[in-house]
Amino acid sequence: MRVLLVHPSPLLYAELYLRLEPLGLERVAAAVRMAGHDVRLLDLQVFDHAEYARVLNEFRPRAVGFSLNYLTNVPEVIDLAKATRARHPETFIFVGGHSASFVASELLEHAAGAIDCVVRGEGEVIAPRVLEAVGERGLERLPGVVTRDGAGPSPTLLDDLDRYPPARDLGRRRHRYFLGVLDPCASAELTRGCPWDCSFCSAWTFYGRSYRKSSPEAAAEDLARIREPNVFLVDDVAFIHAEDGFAIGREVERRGIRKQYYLETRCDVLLRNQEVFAYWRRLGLFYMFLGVEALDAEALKRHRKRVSTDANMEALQVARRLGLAVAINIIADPDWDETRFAAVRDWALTVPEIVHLTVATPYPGTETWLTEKRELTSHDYRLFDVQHAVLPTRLPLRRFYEELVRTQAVLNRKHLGWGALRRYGGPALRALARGQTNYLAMLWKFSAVYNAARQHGDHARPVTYAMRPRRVVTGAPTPAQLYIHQPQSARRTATA
Ligand code: B12
Ligand code: SF4
Repeated sequence: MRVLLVHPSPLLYAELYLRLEPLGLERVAAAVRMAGHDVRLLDLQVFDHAEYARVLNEFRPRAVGFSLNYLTNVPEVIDLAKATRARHPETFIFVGGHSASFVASELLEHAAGAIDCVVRGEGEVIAPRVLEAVGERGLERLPGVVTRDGAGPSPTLLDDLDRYPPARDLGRRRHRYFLGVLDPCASAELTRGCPWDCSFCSAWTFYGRSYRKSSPEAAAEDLARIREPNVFLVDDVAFIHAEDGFAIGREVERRGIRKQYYLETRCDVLLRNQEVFAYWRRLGLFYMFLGVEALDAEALKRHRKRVSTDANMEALQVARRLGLAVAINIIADPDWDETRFAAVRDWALTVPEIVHLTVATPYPGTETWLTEKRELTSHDYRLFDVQHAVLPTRLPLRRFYEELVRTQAVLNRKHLGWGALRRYGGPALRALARGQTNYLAMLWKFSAVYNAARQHGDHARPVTYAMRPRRVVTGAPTPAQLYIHQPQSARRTATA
């Protein structure tokens, strides 16, 4: 069967700092191809809608699968599904991905018959089974599958991460993928899942707090296959278990693989497993993201971060000692006033790290979606991108954005524009010498992207597809309300 897999467009906010390959879709593509299908992959982050129409006409797929990891892409995917159904009524249309899993039935409602099914959870195992069942009745009996006639049993976890190495060969224009000065940059996954349970995050609810790892051989083989000199390791929390990081690292070293890496981890994991990070520094670890999230104990507790402010600050020192470029994130609450923004600005200017600011957002899949008592001020999917306020702001909304953008501008002065060139002039020139201009192009884009008037104006856009209103729970949410993949009692926990 001819199958076209499609990743939607990027958000401008994400595009400023990075643009990354659709790794999840490449894994699904690998599984579908292994099942004997003729697969093409189209990434609308680097192609336009005209190319989508062209591929549809030329390739004539029997099935089109959309990846929907982000709520902001919901309207685009619904509209593409409707346009596809109108022009090619025989085409089977399915949707999967992180956010699609949490809002499956409302997607089907919005699509009004243009989407045949939504696939919840990991796609590798179930996508080939869905394709096998195209044209048959009772799709909704398959695990994780939701149709307008009902929902199947809970999705099943992939038992072996090694089985479907990403089909990177199906992607085109790979030179457009980059992460800051790591230009061009590929993505790879060494482990999957997170055993913690931060209240603002949906990584743990998606994977049922499970944690799985690739074998050292398969992980190194995958890295060896990557042509780009830089790699984003997409693991939710890198090197939770030091021995796994060492085992993969030793295989990477044995095979003489030399790349520059970016990864994300928790501050307490860095403190506990310093040696494995130091080892990967020698293997090429260049850039690290640390989930700091808040500067005060009360907010850390509210986010259920299970880490102290002291540990966070100590971790920053460790990262500095390792000689890594470090980015951190702070969550701004819509309740912040000018004083709180000023305090973050003051602090951020005293540290060398790149400090990002996101806005606290209860999105479907997070615990706060179920428990946050404040009313949502918008049900526009496009505003659920952690750059807009969807809860009531203490400051007038326009003032809130002015403070947010002002703070981001101060923080960005350190690592965009000339400041960045002073710091990363060498790598930037090397990228340029390879014909790569993604990084240089982003350095002066800040005010086109972050702009209080524009962010405020986004709230006035007409809403075609409104998010289904939530029901706030009293007491602790149940597993059925929280999880996509139900937790296994036998899972390996990091905190044990
Ligand atoms: C890389 C990444 C990004 C990249 C996107 C790259 C890309 N082109 O896809 C960038 C940096 C742009 C990004 C941005 C954001 N991200 Co992000 N991101 C990730 C990250 C670290 C890795 C994604 C990944 O590659 N995973 C590995 C692959 C194998 O998994 P996967 O993509 O989920 O795919 C599987 C399934 O979802 C499913 N599937 C996927 N597509 C399809 C399609 C079909 C047809 C089927 C059947 C199945 C299917 O099968 C795949 C294989 O099992 C995840 C964390 C994580 N580890 O997943 C966070 C994560 C997904 N991001 C998150 C967030 C919050 C954001 C931001 C809102 C915030 C921010 N400041 O970064 C923005 C939103 C941007 C926007 N458009 O609104 C959250 C959840 C988002 C949500 N619930 O909406 C996560 C879980 C991180 C977290 N801990 O909170 N992100
Ligand atoms: S540690 Fe990171 S990935 Fe895990 S639940 Fe917390 S924020 Fe999410």
